[in-house]
Amino acid sequence: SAVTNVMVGAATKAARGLRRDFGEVEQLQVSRKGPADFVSTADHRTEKILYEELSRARPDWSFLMEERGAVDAASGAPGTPPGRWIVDPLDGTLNFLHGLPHFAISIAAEERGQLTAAVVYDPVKDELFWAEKGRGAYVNDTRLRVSSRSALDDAVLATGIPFRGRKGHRQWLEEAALLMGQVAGIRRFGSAALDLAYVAAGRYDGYWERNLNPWDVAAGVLLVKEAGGFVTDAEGRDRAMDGASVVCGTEGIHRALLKTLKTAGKTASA
Ligand code: 2AM
Ligand code: CA
Ligand code: CA
Ligand code: CA
Repeated sequence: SAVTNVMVGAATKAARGLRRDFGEVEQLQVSRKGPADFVSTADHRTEKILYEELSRARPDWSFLMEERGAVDAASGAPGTPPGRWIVDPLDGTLNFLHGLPHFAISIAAEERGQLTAAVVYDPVKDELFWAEKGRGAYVNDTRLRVSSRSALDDAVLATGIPFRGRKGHRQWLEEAALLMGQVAGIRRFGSAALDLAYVAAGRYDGYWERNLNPWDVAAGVLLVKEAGGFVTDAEGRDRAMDGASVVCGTEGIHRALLKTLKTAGKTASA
């Protein structure tokens, strides 16, 4: 669709700068937003390019961006904007700053309160994951489908560990301890947007994480849904997009994950 083309164009342009910055990370200025919450000139530069490209193409759309927060439509038109861009310019900043080639640009389009299009672009591997509501999910030109595994015992799961300065370490340990005994393997690569894209691609069979934000997960949630996956919050509600908790996978893995997380919750609070 036209909206997807706008997102792909913006991501492709922003990615050029990001690739250049990745080659000289020691030259970037880095500051902290919290105890282990780093932000660099690369995050800000990328967000600026995305803002310029997206607002030029759709002046009446508003934004939710990680670094700039909620931003009104550039046109200043009164009333409810017809759409909103949900943007994480650099998902996986810590990887980026350590020279680990696993990070992405994440953009979601929301129209009338519904996610309608998504782009997650990994500029190092040149993998452009995209989806349109009702039209499926793709990586570059290839249609995506979640894996065919339905049982935990041969599943590979992804997760995210809460950062220093965030609550939830004990809960995560409890959940991981229970799941470790049930699955083939657990991975922790450090980019929520790519974790979700990899579930859509059938590389991971499932994924769970807590305490994220809408810009981390919005695009990935649509990718998983359009690839035939199931994605909810930890209570099984259709609220993954909030980011408070995200649980996803194939139908069977998603169901089994929800069940185990519930058990972990009981053990942890007992
Ligand atoms: P970021 O790199 O855009 O900040 C990894 O588990 C996920 O958590 C990534 O999507 C990452 O996004 C996010 N993240 C990293 N550090 C964080 C922090 N200190 N607080 C909240 N989220 C963080
Ligand atoms: Ca960040
Ligand atoms: Ca992020
Ligand atoms: Ca980010």
